[in-house]
Amino acid sequence: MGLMPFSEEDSPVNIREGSGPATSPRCTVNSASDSPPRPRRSWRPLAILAVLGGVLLLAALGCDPDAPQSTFGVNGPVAREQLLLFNVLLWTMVAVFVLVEGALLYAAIRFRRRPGDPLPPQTHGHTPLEIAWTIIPTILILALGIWSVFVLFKLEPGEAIAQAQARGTEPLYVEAVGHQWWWEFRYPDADGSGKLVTTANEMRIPVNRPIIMTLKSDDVIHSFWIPKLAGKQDVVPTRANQMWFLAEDVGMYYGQCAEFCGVAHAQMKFRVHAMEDPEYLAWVAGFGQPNELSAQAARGQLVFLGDGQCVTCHTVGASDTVNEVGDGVQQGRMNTYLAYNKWLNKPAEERLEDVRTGNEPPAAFAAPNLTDLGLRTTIGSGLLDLNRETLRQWIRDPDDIKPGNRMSELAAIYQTRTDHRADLSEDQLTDLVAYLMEQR
Ligand code: HEC
Ligand SMILES: [Cu+2]
Repeated sequence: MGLMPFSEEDSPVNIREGSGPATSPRCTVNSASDSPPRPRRSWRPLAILAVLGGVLLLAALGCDPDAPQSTFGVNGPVAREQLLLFNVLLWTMVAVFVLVEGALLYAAIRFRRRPGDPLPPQTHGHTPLEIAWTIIPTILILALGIWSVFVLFKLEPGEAIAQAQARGTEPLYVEAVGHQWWWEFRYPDADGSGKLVTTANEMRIPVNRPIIMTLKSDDVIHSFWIPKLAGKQDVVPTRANQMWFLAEDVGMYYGQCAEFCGVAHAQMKFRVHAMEDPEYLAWVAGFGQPNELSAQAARGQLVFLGDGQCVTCHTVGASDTVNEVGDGVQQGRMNTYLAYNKWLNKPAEERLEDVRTGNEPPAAFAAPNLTDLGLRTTIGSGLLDLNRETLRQWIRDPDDIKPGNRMSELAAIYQTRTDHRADLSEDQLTDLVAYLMEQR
């Protein structure tokens, strides 16, 4: 004790002995022992360290480049450029933090006031030092700022066109339309001969060709994000935002809506399949070509068109030309959507009356195009692996898989039974599944 510069005895304010009621339990424990009172061990610093360590560990786990949606396992020039920007900004800031905090800590510990120390010499102004700490941050911020702006320019579609020229190819234009809660992909000119292709939730692209995306929304704000290929871009109603990316490697890339957009927002996923050019062109050529149906699938088609009423929302065997979300049309769809939602909030008796008198507003809802469903790997916008079992589950009760989805909410077959399951027989379901699985 005597060696410590600050012993309890000569500390100016001795809380433990000087103040506090003598009956406090801590004091009782201390005075009961024979040894001199020792400073109390607190668990708090340890707990804080443990929490910080845990957070760091979690953050570090997120850096695993092999994780499905890791922005560290980048592919293609856009994602690579963005990762470089991130790393340079991060490590510059880490260096500044360590230098400034290190100097601060060093000064605070090395020059701390000891008992009996006189007032240190007082300095006012140190011109070289002040010039240094003004100029260094200014240069740093200007350099990082200007470079960031140049990176932004590289994310513009103009750069995609330049990159395409450099690679001796042409950019591919794709529109992504965000819907609550799935993605529509429209290729205005999928193969260079003007063929329109509309699909949903799974996007097929050729590798090593810049893909220029136009992003539109049918309802609320979404955000288009393929972590390994490009950073997020907002999808805003009545606007058409643009971005581009390029995949260098054949494979599947995960995508996700990254803007809270309602109850099923977290289930608004999608996939990007990057393939060699011939394979991509074969998909485009086959899209919408009539295929030979099995006897069971032919029965399923009748359910699709008849009892199931699926065709009121879904297209099979063709691209959607009616779902055009162009300027003007977009506003019309928005208004329809808003009017219908307002109507849904009316009291049930009034809605019933509207239905009886034919005053129900039109429900202009788009639905995923099912033309190439049999070639896809998922249903429910990336939620479940696609197979006969999950497809059947989806048609029987989509709400069971994806609570809040618009198919359960609006399709007539889910409104008649008290358990809100599809009003279809088991045989009808089997036939429907066969029909849809043969769409390829
Ligand atoms: C009122 C419009 C509507 C009707 C009628 C309708 N659906 Fe849907 N369907 C939707 C919507 C909207 C979605 C997207 C749901 C989601 O993922 O949030 C969907 C999704 C699907 C999907 C999953 C597609 C994918 O890529 O994830 C399948 C399969 C499907 N519907 C089949 C059917 C069948 C079969 C019927 C008839 C029994 C039917 N639908 C009737 C609106 C409808
Ligand atoms: Cu969304």
